[in-house]
Amino acid sequence: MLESMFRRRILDNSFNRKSRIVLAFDEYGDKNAVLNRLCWVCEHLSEYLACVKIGYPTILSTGLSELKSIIDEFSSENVFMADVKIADVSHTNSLIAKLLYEAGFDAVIAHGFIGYEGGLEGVFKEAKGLNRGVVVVASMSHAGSVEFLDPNMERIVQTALKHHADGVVAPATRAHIVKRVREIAGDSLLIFTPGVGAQGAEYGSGLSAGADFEIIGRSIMYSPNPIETVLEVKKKHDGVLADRAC
Ligand code: BMP
Repeated sequence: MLESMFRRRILDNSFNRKSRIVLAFDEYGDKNAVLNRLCWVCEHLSEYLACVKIGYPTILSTGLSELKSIIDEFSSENVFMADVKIADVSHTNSLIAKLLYEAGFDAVIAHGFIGYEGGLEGVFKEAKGLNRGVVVVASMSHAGSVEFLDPNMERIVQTALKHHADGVVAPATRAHIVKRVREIAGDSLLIFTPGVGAQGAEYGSGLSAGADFEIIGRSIMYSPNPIETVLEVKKKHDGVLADRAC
């Protein structure tokens, strides 16, 4: 199986920038203010980031075509992931993924609970055709994830493996889940862990549990000094990675 362009690009960026941070960009409201803020991130913060994950609040505020112009401007240096957690039937999923890939996103996030046949299928087919990435949500960082998602987490990870997803989302807020995902997936899947910072888990807790990346949003974006905060996070990450190497 060929490594997807997304996997290669995010790992290159991570290595070159010594960063395990995926910035969650969820700014919303006035279109121009949001686009300006994204430009600021690309110009001033991205040298410390492995990837920029852009979510619904931003996409709904700016529209895809305006966002595309920013992605086009900064895509040679940056990796962009679209977080709309695709969870529909295959045909619709395929259209959503196609629009996002055409807007320049390197990868999309899809929900794993919908299953493959007639569901995730459309996302994977679109990704394969365009050599882009797919990241599957296996478990989530909020408490309610234990109700329905967590009992099926292992099967979702198996599905992600079987269909050659690039990675999975698992919660930094519940380290045992991340550890279990790593046991099942080995190095075949990248593990992205949200929940650090604003949601309460400590910086480095996802990496300590075996993840490749931590998804971090508000604690960086709402910091009075985002660059200082990013440097603080990187320092924590360096410590964890040094311990992991021992
Ligand atoms: P913050 O650090 O501001 O809590 O941002 C976390 C980001 O990760 C948000 O974009 C959120 O939508 C996303 N996310 C999450 O918090 N938990 C999950 O289980 C999956 C996510 O994608």
